[in-house]
Amino acid sequence: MSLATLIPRPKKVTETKEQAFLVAPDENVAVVGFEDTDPRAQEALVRKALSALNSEGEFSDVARVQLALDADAAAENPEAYKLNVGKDSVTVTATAPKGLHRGLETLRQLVAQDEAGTSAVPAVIIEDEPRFGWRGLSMDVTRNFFPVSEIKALIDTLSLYHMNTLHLHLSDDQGWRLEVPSLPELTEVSGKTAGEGNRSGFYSTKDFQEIVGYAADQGIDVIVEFDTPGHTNAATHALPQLMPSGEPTPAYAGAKVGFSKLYPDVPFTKEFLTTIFESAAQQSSSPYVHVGGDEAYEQPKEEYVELIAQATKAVTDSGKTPVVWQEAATADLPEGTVVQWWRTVEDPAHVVAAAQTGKKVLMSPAPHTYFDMKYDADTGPGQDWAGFIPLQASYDWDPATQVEGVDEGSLVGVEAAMWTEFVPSFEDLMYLLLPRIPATAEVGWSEQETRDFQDFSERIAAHPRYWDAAGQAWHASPEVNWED
Ligand code: TNX
Repeated sequence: MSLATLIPRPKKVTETKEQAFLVAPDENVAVVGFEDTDPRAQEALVRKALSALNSEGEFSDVARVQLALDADAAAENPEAYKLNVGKDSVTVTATAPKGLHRGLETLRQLVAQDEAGTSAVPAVIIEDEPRFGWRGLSMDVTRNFFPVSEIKALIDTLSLYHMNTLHLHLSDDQGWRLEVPSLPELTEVSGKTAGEGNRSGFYSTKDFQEIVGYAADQGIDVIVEFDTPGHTNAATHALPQLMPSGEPTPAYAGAKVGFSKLYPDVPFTKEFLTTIFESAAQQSSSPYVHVGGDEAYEQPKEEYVELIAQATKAVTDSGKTPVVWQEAATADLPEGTVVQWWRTVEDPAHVVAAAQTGKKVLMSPAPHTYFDMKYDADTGPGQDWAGFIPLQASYDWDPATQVEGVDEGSLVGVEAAMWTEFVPSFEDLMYLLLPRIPATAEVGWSEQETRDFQDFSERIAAHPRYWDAAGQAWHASPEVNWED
C-alpha cells in the first residue's frame, strides 16, 4: 500500500528521492549469508518475499531482491531488520530469520499495485525493531475447536502484523485438544467433548507438528498451555485415576469456571503433570510452556501451591521456562517464570513481588486485550464481563503503566486473548480479532511516544483489503473512516 499505512508503525523511516522499485512479474529473489541456516527457513523466506511482491519469480543466485543474514548487522535484536528499497534493488537485512520475516511483512504492506497490475515499492530505508520481544495471541481452542486450516489462516494474520507468538489453550473443563502419546485417553475421550453448541476435536501429534511448522515458516513460535490445577474437568473425565473415587467426572459443556481440581494425594496426579508437561515441551517450538494456574477456586491454597510447584518443575526439568496466569504468582515459582497479568480488578501485590524477585510479566489486561469481549452493546458474538472493547480501548494503553511496580524492565511483552465459549465460528473469531489484533500488535512493537490512536485509525482504514483478500470477516469499527 504505502508508507502512510504501515502497521505496526516502524521505528525509523527515511524516504529517499529515488524512483520507486517497479516489480517485474517474474521478479526473482536471492539470499546472502544463509550458510548456517536451515534450508526450510530459507525456502519459507523466499516464498514469503515472492508472495509479498506478487511475483511469479523464483529463488535465484543473483537477483534484484535480496534477503541478507548478517550476524554483524547493527542490531542485536533477532527481530530487528533494515529494509532498503531503491530504483534498482530491494534488500532486507537482519541478524536472524525472524528479522527477515518482519521486514518482509513490511515490504508486503508497501507494495502498491496500479490499475494495469504493475506492482511498485516506494524508495525508502526503514530501520525497525520491536519494543517488546513477545507479541502474541492466546487462543482458546478448547471451548470451541478450530481445525488446522483455520489456525493456519489465523497465523497468516498474526504474521502480517509482526506478531511472533501463538499461545494455544489446549485443555480446559470442556475438552482436551492435543494428543499426549502416553495418555491417549485424554484426546480419545475428551477430544469428543466441547462447549455447548461448539465443535469438538483434537490435534494429533502430527497435526500439531503441521501447525508448529507452518508457524515457524512465518517466524512465529507456538506455546502449549495445559491449564492446571483448575480448569481440569476434561482430564478427570478422561482419566478416572486422577480421582480419589476412581470414578470419572461427567463431561462438562457449560461456561462456568473454577469448579474442577486435581488431588495431590492421589498418586497418579504427579505422574500426570510430569507426563503432560514433558509432552508439551517436546511438541512445541517455543522455549516456554504454559501451565495455567487460573481460577482454581476449589483447590485449597496449600494444595494449589504444591501442584503449581510440580507443574512448573516438570517444565523446567524438560528444559523450558514456565508461564503461569497471574493467580500462580501466589506460589513459589522458578526463576525466570513468566506471569501473565489479566485480571485487572485483582490486587497485584503478588505479581509485583514476583517481578521484584526476577520473574517476568506478560501483559494481557482484560479490558484492553480480551477480544472475546464485544466491541459495543450492538455487536454480535462475544461477552462483556470485562466491559466492551472498542478499537480505541484495544489501542490506547501502555503495557509499562498497567501495574504500579511492574515497569518496562520486568515485561516480556503483550498478548491478546481469545476465549471461545461464545465464539461459535471462525467467522465470528475473525470478526472479533480484526481490527483489534493490529492494535495489540502496534502496542507491542512501536515505541509508546510514537503511538497515537488518530494516526493509527487513519492507517488501519486501508487494511481491509488484506482481510477481504483472505476472505476473513472483520468489524467496521465506527471510530475509523474506512476506505471503500
Ligand atoms: C477467564 S482468563 C478465564 C477463562 C475464560 C475467560 C472468559 C483466564 C485465565 N481465565 O477461563 O474463558 O475468562 O473471558
